[in-house]
Amino acid sequence: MDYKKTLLLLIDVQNDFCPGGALAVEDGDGVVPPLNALADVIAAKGGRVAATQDWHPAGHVSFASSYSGPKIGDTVDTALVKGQALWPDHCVQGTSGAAFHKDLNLNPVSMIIRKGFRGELDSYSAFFENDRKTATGLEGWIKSLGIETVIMGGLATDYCVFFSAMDCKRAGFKTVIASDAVRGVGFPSGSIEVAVSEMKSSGIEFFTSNELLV
Ligand code: VGL
Ligand code: ZN
Repeated sequence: MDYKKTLLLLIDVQNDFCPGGALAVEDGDGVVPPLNALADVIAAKGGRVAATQDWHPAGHVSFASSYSGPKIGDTVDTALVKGQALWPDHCVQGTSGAAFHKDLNLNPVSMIIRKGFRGELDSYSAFFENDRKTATGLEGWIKSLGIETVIMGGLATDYCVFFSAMDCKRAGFKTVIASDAVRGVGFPSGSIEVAVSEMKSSGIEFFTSNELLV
């Protein structure tokens, strides 16, 4: 395949989303081998590779510990976001939980987008923060490079991958999920299946990394 106008986007492949982490996704580190294989090939063929990094300050608006009543799994209306879900403290700036998985091949990554870095605003999507208005800058960067197709994988299928893929498709890019290179949270129950069917019905395509590597 000609990957010159392709971006591979690695979503939140961070320790806190992997087994042993604060917000561990089942088999989260299973995304690393297929993403490493894709990154090497896409970079070698002239495509671009970028990574997102969930990057929250202590006391972040998405942490249940920042509230006295609401608990993990509840949703709250904040000044900027209606229905913000609450999580355990995770991906705190500068901690080992926020670091990329040690086996993730970062050599081909030429751009790292940090998101959720403001205390009062969370960001699931690599394109827009959870107020759905504040841009991260990713869209402008890839448009300036002439990117037409975005292949993505990482964590988590039902949150950051889902919101990133939906925004990507809406922005006009051909959007592909590397289906063996995503894992989901699965909360609330059924959220992974709902996210996958919504992505498919929006025209987002699913291919395995092996299919993408031919
Ligand atoms: C994520 C929940 C909270 C994700 C990030 O990367 O999917 N999920 N922060
Ligand atoms: Zn987060």
